[in-house]
Amino acid sequence: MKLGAEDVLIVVDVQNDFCPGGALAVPEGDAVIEPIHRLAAKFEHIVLTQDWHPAHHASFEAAHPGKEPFDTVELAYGAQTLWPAHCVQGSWGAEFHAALDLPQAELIVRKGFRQEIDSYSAFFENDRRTPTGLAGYLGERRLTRLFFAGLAYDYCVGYSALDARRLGLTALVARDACRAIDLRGSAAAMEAEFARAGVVVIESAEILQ
Ligand code: VGL
Ligand code: ZN
Repeated sequence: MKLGAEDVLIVVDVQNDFCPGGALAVPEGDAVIEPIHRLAAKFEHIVLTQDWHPAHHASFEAAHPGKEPFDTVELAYGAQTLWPAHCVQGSWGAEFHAALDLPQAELIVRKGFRQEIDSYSAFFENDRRTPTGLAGYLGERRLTRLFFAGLAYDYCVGYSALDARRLGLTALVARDACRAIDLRGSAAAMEAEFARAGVVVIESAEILQ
C-alpha cells in the first residue's frame, strides 16, 4: 500500500495496565508492540493515545460500592461498564509499555481525565460530545487517512475508528496489531459496527506491501 503525507498511524493505549501484569490486562496485549514497530517504520506521522484517569475515576468499580468489575451502571451520559482501577495519572500502569519505542511520535493524546466521564475514543469522551481535540489537530495538519493499532480492539481502538468515520475520515484498523478484551461478545459486536460504519479491517502485511 502506498503511504503518504496524509496518512497517520494512531497507536492506542499501549500502556502497562493493558498488558500482561497490568490492572486491566488484555490477553497478549504486549504482542501488539512488534507489529506496531513494523508499521511505524512506514509512516511519516504517528500519534499515540494514553488512557489517563484520576485516582477515583467514575469508570472504576471502586467508585461504586457493591458493584464488581465489568458490571454496568448508569452515569449521566448513559450506560458505563465498570473497570478495575487502571491507568491512574502518574502511575506505572499509565506509562507506555517499556518496549514501545516510538520517539518519533508527534502527539500524545490523553483521554479519560475528567472525573465523571470515561473516554474510549481518541476523539470524543463517552458522552459522545466532549472532544479531546484530536479532530482539530488532524484537520489542521491535513491528516485524513487514519490507521489504528493498539489496545483494546473492541474498546478504545474500535470507538476511535468509529468516531473517525463519523468525522468523515478514512479509518483502517490493523487487526494483527491489536488485541481485544472481548467482554460479553464485544469483539464481534465491534466488527458489526465497523461493517456498518465503513471501517476497514486489514492485516498489517497488506499495509506494509
Ligand atoms: C480501555 C477500558 C477502559 C481501552 C480503556 O484502552 O480499550 N478499555 N479504559
Ligand atoms: Zn480507561
